[in-house]
Amino acid sequence: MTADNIDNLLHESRRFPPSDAFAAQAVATRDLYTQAGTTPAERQEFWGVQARDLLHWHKPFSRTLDWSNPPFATWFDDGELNVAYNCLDRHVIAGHGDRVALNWEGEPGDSRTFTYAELTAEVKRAANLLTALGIRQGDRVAIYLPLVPEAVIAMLAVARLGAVHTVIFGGFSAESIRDRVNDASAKLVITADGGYRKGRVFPLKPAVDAALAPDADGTSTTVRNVLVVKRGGNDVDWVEGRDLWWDEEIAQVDSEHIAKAFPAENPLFILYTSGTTGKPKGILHTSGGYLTQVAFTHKNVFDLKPEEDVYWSTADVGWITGHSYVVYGPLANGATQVIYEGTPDTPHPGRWWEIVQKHKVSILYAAPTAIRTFMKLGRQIPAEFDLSSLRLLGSVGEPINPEAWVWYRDVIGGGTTPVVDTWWQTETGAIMLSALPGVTTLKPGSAQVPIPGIAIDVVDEGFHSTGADQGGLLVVTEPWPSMLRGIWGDPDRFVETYWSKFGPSTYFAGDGARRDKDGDIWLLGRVDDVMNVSGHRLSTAEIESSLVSHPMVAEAAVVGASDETTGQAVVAFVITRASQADAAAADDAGAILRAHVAAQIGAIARPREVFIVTELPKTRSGKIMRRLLRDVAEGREVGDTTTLADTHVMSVISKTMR
Ligand code: 6R9
Repeated sequence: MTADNIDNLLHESRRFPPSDAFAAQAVATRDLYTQAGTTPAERQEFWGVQARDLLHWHKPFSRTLDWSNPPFATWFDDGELNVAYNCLDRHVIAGHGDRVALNWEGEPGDSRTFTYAELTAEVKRAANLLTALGIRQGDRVAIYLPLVPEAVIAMLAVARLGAVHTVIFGGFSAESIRDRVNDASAKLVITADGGYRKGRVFPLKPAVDAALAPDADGTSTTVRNVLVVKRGGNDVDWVEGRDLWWDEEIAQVDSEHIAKAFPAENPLFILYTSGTTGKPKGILHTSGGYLTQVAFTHKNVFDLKPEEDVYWSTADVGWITGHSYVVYGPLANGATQVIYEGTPDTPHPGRWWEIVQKHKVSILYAAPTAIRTFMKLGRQIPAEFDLSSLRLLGSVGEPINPEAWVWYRDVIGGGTTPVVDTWWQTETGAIMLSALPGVTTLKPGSAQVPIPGIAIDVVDEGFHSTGADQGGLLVVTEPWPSMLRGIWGDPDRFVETYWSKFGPSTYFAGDGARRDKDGDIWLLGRVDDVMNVSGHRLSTAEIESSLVSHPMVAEAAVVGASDETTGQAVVAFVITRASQADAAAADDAGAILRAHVAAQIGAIARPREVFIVTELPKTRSGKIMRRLLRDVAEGREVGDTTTLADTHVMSVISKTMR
């Protein structure tokens, strides 16, 4: 975020109190804050009440939190439940089997609908199939699928068996799949032949084939089978004995399956996310606490009435939002939801609004980058559709600037809907900061307040709470039910990354924040080398190491430069090797390197620009000063260069850019 943005935020004075009509029907009331209390003991008790109210426990728990060995927490640890049973069977048993669970829209215009009874039957079949393939409690299953119903079915089937899924976003490359499959020692990969994107079929299986091919030294991955969903209809290579078609196999198994109970702390999933080093972190989430907080927040933040609402989160299941607010939260609450396979502008720029109109979506949860894109296209596009079913809007992924917030409410929400800006992370598992619609007076641009039961502070480097309007670091000061339980296979990195800056009981989120005089929190962006591009986290180090892996590159520095649409964009500064000077001189060096990063990591990591430079700005201790490169990338006057080893470097770089 730039200094200008922060300045604008400081002067944002618009306020939107809840309307009487909305408040009168709201699920969440001010009482929730009272019930959550003010002490750690009261908050733990509150979560115990929520866990019992919102979930079905095969075996009730008697303990809430065990925090005797921070930062390693357990919640409800002597209780037992089945996550999939909570999302499926119990709704059918309660008489809601005919309620629609999923309204799926494919990009080319096909659609499928699943009631809770139908989805339950599908997941039972899939669970039987996975069992037949040898999947047992604790085994890891990688899922690399487009947003088709089978993605949701596969996740729930894995959960039903007490196994652990790791969903890999369909835009990631073969190399990224291989790293994740290896790190998690996955036994099975579930993929598709291909999926639809921007009007074309993009193949998925070749990336899986490449990822699973034996190394040069003959080492294979731990994967025994690949289950392939038919979606794109594209030709695929086939490895006999390893590869199986999902539809053929599923037709052969029974649709009866009894869900067994697993301990509350049974691992549910690993989701890889970018950190400050090159290697993605496998964030581990477990069952009971996670499901409690996602169900609680989904119900109260989105004001969910499961009998009436049609809820749509536009996130892909490859991200945490897709886990918590497409699969687990909404299904645990028995919601009816829409899921959409494709891009917002295919085949026309009004596609999202057409879907809202068709399904009478009442709650929409989207990312600021999408809102800003729609803003640029103009209000005449949504104006062509009937959006009057919308009654609540949500935002997630990055700070939403006040102008986008107000546009979202006015143009999409008809000037009346509350907009809830929800701050949370892959690591937090569920929403941590958000207004409660019907209770909170909304402030555009601020994520506002901790949800009931959550303790958050903004502190300075010395761990003192900052004063009103002072910038600081966002910390969570007490454990919470959906907190990450670790980094897969790397407890030291877990402690070091999140729990060492302010001691082992304080979670350091990596975000800068400011609290205003009303106590509302404003997020100011990452304080580490993690970028946020269209709401997706990317690590500067990961992209730099991809760049230097190209023979043309000697050294690379990557920064996140602010971008009107995507929030931040990847901008790379590259020094080429002397021996490759000719190649570097070629006009297409930038294009080659952009393509190289896209092939290695995935298209989302492709730099917006690659600048070939002769030097990089470094401190005397050899640290690249990204702050200065960001100034250049954003076209600003270059800031303080006095700590540079060579103070002329920046004028040289700036000249190259002009
Ligand atoms: C859910 C999700 C987490 C990072 C987080 C922060 C940024 C997310 C935000 C927000 C300001 C919001 N972030 N929501 N910043 N306001 N409402 O996005 O998880 O992909 O792990 O990203 O995203 O910087 O630290 P994840």
